[in-house]
Parts: sequence; structure tokens; C-alpha cells
Amino acid sequence: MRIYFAGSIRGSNADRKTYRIIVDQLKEHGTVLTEHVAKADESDEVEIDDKEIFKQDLEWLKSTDVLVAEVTAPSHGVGYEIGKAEEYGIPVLCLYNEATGRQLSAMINGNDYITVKRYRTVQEAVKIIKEYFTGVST
Ligand code: 6IA
Repeated sequence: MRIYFAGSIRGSNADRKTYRIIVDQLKEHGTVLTEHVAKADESDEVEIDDKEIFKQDLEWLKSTDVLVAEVTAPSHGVGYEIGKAEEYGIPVLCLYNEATGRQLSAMINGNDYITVKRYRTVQEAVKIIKEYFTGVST
């Protein structure tokens, strides 16, 4: 099972700790193609060309079995990846922390193609992932 994890990088750095826990859980269910998203603050972004990032990410996205997106922090990149995954026919699971009091975009929440799961603690997010992958063949 190939898993593309999407989470805000330039959109916001606030949820990085949560991303790490989510990625650790995703690794129990398959190969995570985008572990760097959970480690973004440890990397030197200046060295990396945006055109290369875009090309590489779309290649990974095309090759993945599922997209798991943490959508609590708004991110143009994550929204774009979700739209492309739908275009490619790739299943999309979105995780949203409703305890933050933020409002989820209607373009995600109102899209029946996307599975949106709300959580309030990171433990709940981990449980959602376990349940989701129990229902998806590996
Ligand atoms: O608009 P955002 O930057 O918040 O978009 C985040 C999303 O776009 C993530 O889900 C990534 O898949 C993708 N993305 C954005 N920036 C990068 C990136 N930057 N590398 C790989 N994917 C990216 C350079 C390296 C970084 C770890 C510091």
C-alpha cells in the first residue's frame, strides 16, 4: 500500500507534531511517500527548487494508492493535491481537528468524493486511521 500524506508546509507550521504522529501510524499500514511533510521544519527549504517539488509530488501522487490529508490548517498545496487525487481517481481521507474551532472549507466538506473524519485529540486521529485502513485492502 502506497500512502501519500499531505499536510500544510508553507500554509502553516502549527500542526507539525500531529503530522509526525499521523505519519508514524500511516507507516503501520504501508509505505509513506511524503514523510518530509511531517519533518518540514527540520529541512533546509532554500535548497529545493519549487518546480522540482511540484513535478516530484505529482509523480508520487499519480503512483499512490491513497491520499491522506490533514486539513486543519488551510494550505493551497494540500487543496491542490486533494483536487488532483480526485481527478486521478485516488481515494482521499481528510483528517480535521475540530477542537481548533477552525471552519473546514466547503470545497472539502461538501465533496462526497472525499472521506472527511473529524477528531479532537491525536489519539482519535490514530484510531480513525486504524479503522480506515482496516477497510482498505493492502
Ligand atoms: O502550500 P503548502 O506549502 O502548505 O503545501 C503543502 C503540500 O504541498 C504538502 O502536502 C506537500 O505534499 C506539498 N509540498 C509543499 N512544499 C513542499 C516541499 N518543500 N517538498 C515537498 N512537498 C511539498 C520543500 C521541502 C520541505 C520539506 C521543507
